[in-house]
Amino acid sequence: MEYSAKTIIPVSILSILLISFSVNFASAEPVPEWVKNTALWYGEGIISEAEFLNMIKFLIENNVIVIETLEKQVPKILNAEIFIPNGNFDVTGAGFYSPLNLEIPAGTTVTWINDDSVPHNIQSIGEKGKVIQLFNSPPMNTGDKFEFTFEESGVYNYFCSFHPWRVGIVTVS
Ligand SMILES: [Cu+2]
Repeated sequence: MEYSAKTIIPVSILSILLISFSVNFASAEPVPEWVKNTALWYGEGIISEAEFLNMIKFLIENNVIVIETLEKQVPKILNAEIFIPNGNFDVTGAGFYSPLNLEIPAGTTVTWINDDSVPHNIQSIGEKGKVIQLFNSPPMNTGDKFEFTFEESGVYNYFCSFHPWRVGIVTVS
């Protein structure tokens, strides 16, 4: 059986309302007696829709009907850091990026921090080890930071163009 647009649209609206609001009728405030009459009169066509809606407005304003909006899903802000350690420039030393292979979920903002005594940069490199324009920092002095947000999963390599023996990896899942 095919669902016509007429069927689907009201169902969608209902779903949106169910997701958007949680109506709590079990409020501390009792339903006033006159509400029964107003509802009855509206049903019988004695009072107008505007009057009926005013009644509902009254019930909401006086906490007889409590509408609680559900907490919005705030996207998690993901952050990670990679340190360029002191001595990183030294080809004979063990000053690897820390961590050397950073593993993060997609959407993470990575901040590189230069903790070395000399300037470095961060240059993304492609499969053949050549610089590609994906994340490319200016020269970073000691204490400088550079950040990039990885939106897509994959394995990303980078190096420092001043010290190309220093290659690091960011793995995004
Ligand atoms: Cu460097």
